[in-house]
Amino acid sequence: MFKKTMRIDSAVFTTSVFNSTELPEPALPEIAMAGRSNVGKSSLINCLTGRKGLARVSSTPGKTQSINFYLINGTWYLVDLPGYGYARVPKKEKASWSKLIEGYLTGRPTLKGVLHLVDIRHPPMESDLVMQEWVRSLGIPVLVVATKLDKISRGKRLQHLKVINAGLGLTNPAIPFSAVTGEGLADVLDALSLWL
Ligand SMILES: Nc1nc2c(ncn2[C@@H]2O[C@H](COP(=O)(O)OP(=O)(O)OP(=O)(O)O)[C@@H](O)[C@H]2O)c(=O)[nH]1
Ligand SMILES: [Mg+2]
Repeated sequence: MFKKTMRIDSAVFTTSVFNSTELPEPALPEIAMAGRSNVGKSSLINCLTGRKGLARVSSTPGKTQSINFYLINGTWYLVDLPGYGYARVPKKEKASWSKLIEGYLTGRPTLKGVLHLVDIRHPPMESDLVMQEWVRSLGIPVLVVATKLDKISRGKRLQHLKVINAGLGLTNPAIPFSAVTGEGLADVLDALSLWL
């Protein structure tokens, strides 16, 4: 069967939202990136769009604290959600994070799916499970992307993926991905085309 691979020809940052009351009216289809702080959400956006400096990447966890919208091909949005699970964030900020994410996830009829990123090197943490179950309970399609694939040896891939699939109770297995080598990128793009 002929499979049409999606192409991203243009990507433009449009807006940053710090408070759920400031979210833009849902208009075009959206796909959101969720995951722990530092897992590689912004890196995946840059890799998908082929634009290295589009989303801010940093080795300091907690870089993206707003919800950032990127208009793709003029027809849909990639949405970078702030990372969770960063221990050194003050309680007050954690609460505002939850409110922001909740406001987004529960008020988006245009949300076609969530890419949920986890680090392939580590078993899922409690916060990952909470996020996975939260998105699922809202009836939003979700796909797990196991990031930083380049950081483990080939021989360990299957074993690590098994731990992630079992830990999160996935029926659709996680897609292994590296923003450094681009491995897995085509699989992520295929998943996006199905959703859009
Ligand atoms: N080796 C390797 N490093 C990666 C990969 N993806 C991300 N990184 C690195 O991991 C760090 C965090 O990446 P970001 O893309 O900023 O992570 P984030 O999830 O957006 O983080 P927050 O905005 O803090 O939530 C950076 O130093 C990246 O260069 C990957 O696939 N392989
Ligand atoms: Mg980020």
